[in-house]
Amino acid sequence: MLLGIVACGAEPAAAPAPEDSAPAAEEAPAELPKVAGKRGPKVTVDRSGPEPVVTAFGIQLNDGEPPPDAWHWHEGDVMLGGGPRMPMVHVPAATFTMGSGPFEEGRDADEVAHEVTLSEYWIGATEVTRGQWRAVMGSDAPDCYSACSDEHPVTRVSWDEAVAFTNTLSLRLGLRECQRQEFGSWVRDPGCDGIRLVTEAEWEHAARAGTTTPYSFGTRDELCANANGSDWWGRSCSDGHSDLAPVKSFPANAWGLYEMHGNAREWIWDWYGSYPTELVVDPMGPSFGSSRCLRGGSYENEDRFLRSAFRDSIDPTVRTGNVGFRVARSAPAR
Ligand SMILES: [Ca+2]
Ligand SMILES: [Ca+2]
Repeated sequence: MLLGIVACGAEPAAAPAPEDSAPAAEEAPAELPKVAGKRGPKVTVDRSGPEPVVTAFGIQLNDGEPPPDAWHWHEGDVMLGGGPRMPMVHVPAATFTMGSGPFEEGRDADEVAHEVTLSEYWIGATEVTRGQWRAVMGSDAPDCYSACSDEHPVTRVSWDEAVAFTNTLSLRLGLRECQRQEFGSWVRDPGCDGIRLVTEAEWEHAARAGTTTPYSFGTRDELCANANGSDWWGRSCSDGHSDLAPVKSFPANAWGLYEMHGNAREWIWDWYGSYPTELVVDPMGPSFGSSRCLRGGSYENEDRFLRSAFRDSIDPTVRTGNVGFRVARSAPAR
């Protein structure tokens, strides 16, 4: 039986998510969606002169703007063809303390505080939405139970399907696929310039947005106004959403990131494993494992599971209604 939260090395959640209690067989992986279309047009912007010179399909454009239906990277906004934009936030290189202090309320033993140095990167401002999924994959997002607008996060996708989304988006943008299978295992080229999943360290650094408090907005006292968690467990107030909320329903953190705490849990690139105790640089997690990390908690989880430091993980083949993902890209792409 799968539990709502399989805390990395910790006790399961007190409140298992109803749908997570279903046997994994009900969530059996199906064939990955076929990718409609081919490699997207390569659009380049030369900013060396007084005016930007935009080239698409090998043709210089005169209006200084890429064609509206092109797939391209534009100052951090990923333009999804004729569909929606996917705004991303630039995070400068930094060293931060990952994990929680010994006195943080609700912490688990696997949140060992250690220093992490990260190169600059981009991260999706929101969870990937159903509308963005359709634009990239050329097929509808998986069914959801109730709220299902294009602005809701896509859920019920396996880890492999989340990887497929990022690789497909890379190809449409004319970039390299960052994640590939090698002898049956997924590997990632650290120097790849394409779209990819977020690493665990990148996720926590972005979620903290410079803070060291349990949540980027402070403590659990402010949780109901700032995140979509469970309305029944751990708190005595309602945040207004008993199910998934559309992205940007709650205030962004100081760096412009939405719903890092709550709403959909988010697939992470890393296999789950114990943290190092010494400083690490651009960690990507263990080379092997049995479960992929999830971060941020969901609308079904009580407050402590929404903390910046909380570590969660499940089998990567599982599809469940409270798990989505967001994307990342290594800088210095601008
Ligand atoms: Ca809620
Ligand atoms: Ca989230």
